[in-house]
Amino acid sequence: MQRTLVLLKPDCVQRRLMGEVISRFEAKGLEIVAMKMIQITPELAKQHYAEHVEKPFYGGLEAFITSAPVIAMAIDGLEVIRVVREMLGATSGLKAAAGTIRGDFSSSRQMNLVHASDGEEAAARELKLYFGDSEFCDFNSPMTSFMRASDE
Ligand code: FUP
Repeated sequence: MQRTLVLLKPDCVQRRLMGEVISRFEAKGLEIVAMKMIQITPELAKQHYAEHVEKPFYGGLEAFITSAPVIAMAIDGLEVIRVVREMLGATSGLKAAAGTIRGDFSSSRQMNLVHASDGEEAAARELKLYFGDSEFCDFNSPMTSFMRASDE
């Protein structure tokens, strides 16, 4: 099992697409184990996007990500880091394949609706930025036995 950090960005919240996006993760059989709405501060934005802070597009990215509330979620599942990234599609909504979240709902590189960790190291680092250990709700869903075999 893996755990990943997913953010529904300001465009997703403002466009009332939260339910649509969360539905896709639920329908896939992934487990949402933590979720909250927060306003990202410039300080948190710089930590979250540490690898991009020096890049020319960072100013616009920070202005966007701090412009309105976001939903932060922790999602569990088998190979969930890769699975969620594939569900999102390519970074730009203009390049993302139809059938992916960005491909279906975004026509922008910056306003691409959802962030998800891109590897195990990033997931561990990003989960710590948004959640304390006590905020994860590990629960057993009876549905799981109809979502995957016990030896998968
Ligand atoms: P991703 O891993 O798909 O979220 O994308 P990146 O880490 O490459 O980029 C982080 C965010 O910066 C993306 F959500 C989009 C934004 N971005 C721009 O706004 N302009 C650029 O030129 C590149 C990325």
